Amino acid sequence: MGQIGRLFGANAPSAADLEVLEEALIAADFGPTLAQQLVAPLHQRLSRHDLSNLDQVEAALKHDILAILSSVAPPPSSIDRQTRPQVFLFLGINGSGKTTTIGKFAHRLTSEGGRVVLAAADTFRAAAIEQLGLWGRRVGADVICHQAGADPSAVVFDAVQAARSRGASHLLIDTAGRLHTKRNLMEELKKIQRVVSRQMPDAPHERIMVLDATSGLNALVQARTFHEAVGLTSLILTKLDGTAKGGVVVAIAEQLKLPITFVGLGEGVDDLQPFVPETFTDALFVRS
Ligand SMILES: Nc1nc2c(ncn2[C@@H]2O[C@H](COP(=O)(O)OP(=O)(O)O)[C@@H](O)[C@H]2O)c(=O)[nH]1
Ligand SMILES: [Mg+2]
Repeated sequence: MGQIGRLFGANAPSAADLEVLEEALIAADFGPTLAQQLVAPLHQRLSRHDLSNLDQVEAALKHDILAILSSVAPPPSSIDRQTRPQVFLFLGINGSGKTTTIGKFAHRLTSEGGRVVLAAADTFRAAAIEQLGLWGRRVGADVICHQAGADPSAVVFDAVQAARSRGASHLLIDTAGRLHTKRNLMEELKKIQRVVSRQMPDAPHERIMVLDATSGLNALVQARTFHEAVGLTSLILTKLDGTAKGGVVVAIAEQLKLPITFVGLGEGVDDLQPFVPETFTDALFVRS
């Protein structure tokens, strides 16, 4: 988006310029539908001779993008935050950044004085369990784990017990994300949910989908699959440091109408930032 200045030059935009703009939006992962939706009002203004410079184009785009992003800003939570522990289930395909995001999220909570328990319910590989263990030690959170290959629901059962008996403020559950066994995965995730809610009827309080922003519109497809199976409550987008194609964030907000709560901006412990629609929109248009 930072290049739209170069797209138009100093001249008043023409209809052909707006078509180039639409292509640029598609290239930035806004998706064809949303790109068209954003450019249509500009064509109308052009035909009314109400569009004479780049600043007006940029202001109109910013306004419409911000409106989409603001409409899914996190609502005032209906969760009774007094309930301990708050149980958060993290979902997403392999490599999307679940375990790293849990580590960073746990760091935020422990820094604020929270007592955090992590559940290693991705039992598919020993390395996945070790990775969560490492984060737990790094950020000062307890980790409940079983051997590789164990039943994830059994890990979660123990983790809920542990979180309650230790008076934890938060239980963060890491899950597997092997999509090639999609049906089994969804059944496994539903079972985890049942195990949690049998012990705590209102839990899991949040079902958070972790999406890799560099995977473009595939992220949208993934989110839909998980949303249908488990009913997501919010989204976290990772690896925004690794892409210039922030449009997918707008496309996801527009399509799924789910709040985006945080964004991942790196692999470090402090690289999880609250999602602020205004900041994000401004960042989209920083001239490059
Ligand atoms: N640059 C960058 N890398 C990330 C971010 N989040 C996760 N990663 C990296 O992405 C890879 C996969 O992350 P991981 O947490 O293991 O994904 P999981 O399979 O969903 O648990 C790891 O190399 C992480 O360090 C992020 O926000 N930015
Ligand atoms: Mg993992």
